[in-house]
Amino acid sequence: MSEQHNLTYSLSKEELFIYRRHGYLIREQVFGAAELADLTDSVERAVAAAYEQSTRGRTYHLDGKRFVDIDHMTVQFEHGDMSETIRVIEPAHHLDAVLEALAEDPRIVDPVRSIIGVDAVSIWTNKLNLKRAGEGSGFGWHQDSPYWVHDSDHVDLLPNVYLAFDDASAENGCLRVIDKSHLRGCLPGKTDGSQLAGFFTDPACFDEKDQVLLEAPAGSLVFFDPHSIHGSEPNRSSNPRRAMVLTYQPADYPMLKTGEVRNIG
Ligand SMILES: O=C(O)CCC(=O)C(=O)O
Repeated sequence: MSEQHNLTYSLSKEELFIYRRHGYLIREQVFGAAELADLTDSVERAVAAAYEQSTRGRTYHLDGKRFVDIDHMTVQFEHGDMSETIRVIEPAHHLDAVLEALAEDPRIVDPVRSIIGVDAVSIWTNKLNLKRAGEGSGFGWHQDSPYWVHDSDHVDLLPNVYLAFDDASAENGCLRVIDKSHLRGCLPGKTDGSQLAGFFTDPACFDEKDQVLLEAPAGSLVFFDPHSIHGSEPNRSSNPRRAMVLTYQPADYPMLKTGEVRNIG
């Protein structure tokens, strides 16, 4: 391990090799119990703020699912009839000071610098994916790149960092990735006639047998490539599966939804 690696949280050569080969990498228990307690309090404050703001947002439905746009933020609700449970908030870092600080945390940002191969990065987007106990819905298999390619000319340079706020298991719907799928670039979407079809990867393009379950204790980080096919099952357990997915890009580029430039540091 180099002196540089001891001083920072950059990925080692071996870690970078694994990330590039497989399209993902796990670092377990990077955040400790006391930090996770602060972070989950912050997540719940952010959810309460987003819920309050959603009452004055613009509501629309896609494939029967409820979305609300409030300025540059989108809130998605759970799919059950009239559910008032928030499923996803994007972006979310601005909703609470602890999440603002998290977006700048070197344990998240230094590895991203190694992956992109630059010293300076900026925020592309981030999401709170909440998956509440017993009702949190799954995410169909998809790549992020086909969704982002319309708004970014450097879609290869948008690595994701998934932070698990709770222990993530098969039962509560942990993140899953299709091993090495990132090597194939942007793949075609489904064509089943639904409004969101194009966001989900055509099942003929991959084999579910290649999926890897990213079961990991709370506080772990999963770094994954914008071209990696990923998704997750519903939360069928009595434990929450809350997570934040933070996505970065080289410095000086605007954020996905707000158009604001948010350089780190
Ligand atoms: O949180 C998950 O399980 C999946 C997240 C995801 O697919 C996404 O945010 O694009």
